[in-house]
Amino acid sequence: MEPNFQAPGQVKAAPRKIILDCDPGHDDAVALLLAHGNPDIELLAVTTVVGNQTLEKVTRNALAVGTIAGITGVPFAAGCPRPLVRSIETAPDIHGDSGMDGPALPESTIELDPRHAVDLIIDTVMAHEPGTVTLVPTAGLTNIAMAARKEPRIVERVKEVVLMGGGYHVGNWSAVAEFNIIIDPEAAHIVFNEKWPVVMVGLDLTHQALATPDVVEKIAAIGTKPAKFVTELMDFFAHTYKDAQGFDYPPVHDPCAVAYVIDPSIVSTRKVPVNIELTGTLTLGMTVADFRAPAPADCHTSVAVDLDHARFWDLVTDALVRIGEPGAGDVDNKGNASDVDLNEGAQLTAGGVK
Ligand code: PIR
Ligand code: CA
Repeated sequence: MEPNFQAPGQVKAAPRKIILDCDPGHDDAVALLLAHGNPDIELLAVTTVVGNQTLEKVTRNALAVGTIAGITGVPFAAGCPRPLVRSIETAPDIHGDSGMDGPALPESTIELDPRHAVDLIIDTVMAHEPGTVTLVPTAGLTNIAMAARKEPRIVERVKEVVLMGGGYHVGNWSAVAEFNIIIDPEAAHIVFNEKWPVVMVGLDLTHQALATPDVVEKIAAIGTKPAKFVTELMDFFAHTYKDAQGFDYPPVHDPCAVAYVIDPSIVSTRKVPVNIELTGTLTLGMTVADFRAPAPADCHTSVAVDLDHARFWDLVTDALVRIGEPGAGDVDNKGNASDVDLNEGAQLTAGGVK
């Protein structure tokens, strides 16, 4: 079966070019797998930043996920080892001591790019046509803020910034602040106040992306190593999310931002001004969204509101099916090879795995 089959005469839109800036992280790992396995995404670079764990640990995790997914030809670079102003805060209660506890991690076969992530981001954006590169940060915004300060021309050149972070009605690290924003609120302030389009895929949205038992079963049924890796990640994440935050099922935040880039119709958004609280005594790191109508004409920020749960998880399972068993056959991980092996019980259909 040819997953990229198209009827003759059908014109396929060019894949959307993204840079994934992450701190793996269970959900970052799923975001990376989705970006790699989805044919409408062209992954230009993967960059890491301190967040869920130290820079060293999250970088190791990113390389391990890249190895499991069979990613080749995509540069991976490590970025900032601490936030701009604040001291380091990590999330071991959620992600474990390694930052990605649960599955056994392979030795990486990917070599780290020698450039600093900030330079890789700048080089990549400047090397592509204006308006073609989307930044997808799924961690603290330190690297992105540094890149905007070091090379201000990227701000006009980037297509948009689709970030996982914040929440207009809910927090997870304080009553009103989300982890990715509060760990480096000054960086978030820079990113939200530059005039590039910013789509905030916050907790309001990502708390709808629950890895429910039916979803985990479908992923398990794919039967490949990357799919098993995801079920092991979800298993650990489910336990910590239950213990630390009282969730029945874990919300898988970061792939929501990637899903929005793939198909914005999966995530509804509203255009509203958003700014970052830097001086509140109770509200540090809050993403203050102004829902008063009408939004100002120059409003360049929007917030994600509603998720199509079924179509979101179809994208994730579809990406895992396309990734297949890396190393087995010459699958190029965009499903372009002729020998993508579908396991019994998992069939690729237009809507994902059935
Ligand atoms: C998830 C994260 C941090 C803390 C908690 N409680 C849960 C990480 C995820 O990787 C995601 O990017 C974001 N930060 C959600 O807050
Ligand atoms: Ca993350």
